[in-house]
Amino acid sequence: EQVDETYIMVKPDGVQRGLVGEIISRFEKKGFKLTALKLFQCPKELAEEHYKDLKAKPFFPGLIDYITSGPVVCMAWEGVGVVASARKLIGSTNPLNAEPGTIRGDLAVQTGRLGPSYYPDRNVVHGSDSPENGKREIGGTAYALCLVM
Ligand code: YYY
Ligand code: MG
Repeated sequence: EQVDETYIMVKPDGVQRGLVGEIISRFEKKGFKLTALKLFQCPKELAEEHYKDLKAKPFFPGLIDYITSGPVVCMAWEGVGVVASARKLIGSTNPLNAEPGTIRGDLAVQTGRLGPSYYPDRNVVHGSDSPENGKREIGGTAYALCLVM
């Protein structure tokens, strides 16, 4: 079995709502290993790099505003199958579709809306979607943060 690493980020709404401990606890209880953790105000350029695959989406500007709107908690978690397992613990992208028992299913309601005041899903947490993106995202964050280490 392959030991992977995933990038988990409590988004600004999760930090503001006081959900950091709850979210960390779920990954700890599952049995994954926390290998890095930082409270971080994400600069716009890094947010754009992090979400570069979504650049063409209508919600992209709102997503960047949201992610940079307050501090996030950046974490690296390690374990067998951690990337796929973390996605299951997090639940569906749209909190309205996320199953009870998942982080988004239990802790989030708000969902994006089309129109002039389009805003992205406020879904409290990010998890990498592949081991490759896990490496890329952890690398990007570590690089951005090495100044304050
Ligand atoms: O990986 P995950 O966060 O579940 O979804 P992505 O498809 O990577 O989208 C990233 C981010 O963008 C999502 O967490 C909320 C926002 N978003 C949105 O507001 N509306 C969508 N239809 C899709 C994504
Ligand atoms: Mg994603």
